[in-house]
Amino acid sequence: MKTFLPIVLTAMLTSLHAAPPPIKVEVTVNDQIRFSTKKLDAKVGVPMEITVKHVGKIPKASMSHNLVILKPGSMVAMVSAKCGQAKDNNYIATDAETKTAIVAYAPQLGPGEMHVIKFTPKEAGEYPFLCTFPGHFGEMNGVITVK
Ligand SMILES: [Cu+2]
Repeated sequence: MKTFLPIVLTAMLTSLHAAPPPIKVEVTVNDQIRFSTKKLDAKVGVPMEITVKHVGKIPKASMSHNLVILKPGSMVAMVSAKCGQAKDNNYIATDAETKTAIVAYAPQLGPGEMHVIKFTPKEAGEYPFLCTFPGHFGEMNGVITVK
């Protein structure tokens, strides 16, 4: 019994130590209707923290931006169209198909606002991301490559 506790503690500390640190990146959005990058890299099982920051000045009432991450193989144009009509829910559609497609997202942001998206990819693949404010998908889209 006396040797049991140290073994358990050692095992716990080892597993804590083994947890990979999160991959932290920043993506800005602006009045030119652009993400600062269209390509991000991530790793299976490694937590990802994406800080989404609005660096523009156009008032939120006229225009805002979000960042919505979808599962690999999602119908991006369909999600964009459905979310674009969901003004009452911050441009996030709530139908079953859209809910299934969305992995994580930052809500609509106005000038000076920011949000940290935290998610851990469970499988490798190309995760599309987009802004779902109406008309923004054409310019505001990208891919997170998870290996
Ligand atoms: Cu936008």
